[in-house]
Amino acid sequence: MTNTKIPADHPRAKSLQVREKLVEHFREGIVAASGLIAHGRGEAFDYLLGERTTRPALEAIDAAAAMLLTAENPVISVNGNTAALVAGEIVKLAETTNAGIEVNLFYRSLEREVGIKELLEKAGATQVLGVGENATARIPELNSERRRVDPRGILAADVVMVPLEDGDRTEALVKMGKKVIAVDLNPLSRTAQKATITIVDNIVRATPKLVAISRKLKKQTTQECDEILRRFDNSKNLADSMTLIRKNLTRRAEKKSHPKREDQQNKV
Ligand code: PTJ
Repeated sequence: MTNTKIPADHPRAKSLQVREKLVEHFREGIVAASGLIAHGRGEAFDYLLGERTTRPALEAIDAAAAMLLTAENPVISVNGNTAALVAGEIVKLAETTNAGIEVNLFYRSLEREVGIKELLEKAGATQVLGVGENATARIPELNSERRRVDPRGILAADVVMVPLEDGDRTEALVKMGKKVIAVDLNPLSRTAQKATITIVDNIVRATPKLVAISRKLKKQTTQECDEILRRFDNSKNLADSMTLIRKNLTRRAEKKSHPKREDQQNKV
């Protein structure tokens, strides 16, 4: 625990609490040092998106739920940031969609793998794949430590969910014929561009929504899930997120350039 007390009425309390959680888990060896930097990049995009789950993100969440529920062998890949921020929600999502949970790290060390496994188990996970000697399989054409996977998990999966991913593995998994669901606040990242479905949202907001929608969709027919997937277009969805960022910026810029005009509009 850190000694920093964040006042509940601080205008950016939520965001500061998320930072604190990451720093705490960094000190405990769960989050990689680069994970803190990666979060900073995510925050910048979150700011531009308005720090809310947007309409395109909700559409991608619907499609992701449909894809997980109709998969034969879905697996959720967990890294340091994901475990620190949403371990409990990941366990609920895995239960709802019958998905496996596998630890897969860019900055791999046995201590971190075991720490993340224990965190997931504390949150209720009964089986955590990919730890230590269990990651005997290799993803072809990938040189990072992310290539080491569990033959019962990511190697055998038809759908892999990869929150906060690097582009190389997403591309390699797609080349292996797998469908990839990414959660990435940066719609321009290689991961976002290469994934089958990209949820452009903060994992802190997106994961609980994904659990809720999966629970709801689970009561529907497979045809309904198929229909959601048929309607979803990842390229268009990413373009919609980029357009939202542009519109947010334009609105903010106009407010600065024409404050009086804004005031008049607000009075109407
Ligand atoms: O735990 P490890 O060893 O596997 O390492 C994890 C990190 C995150 C360090 C590693 O995967 C990495 O270096 O990732 P990148 O290439 O920096 O990409 C992270 C992406 O996640 C960036 O595009 C960020 O915008 C995005 N991101 C950061 N925080 C969030 C996020 N997306 C959604 N929610 C967030 N909270």
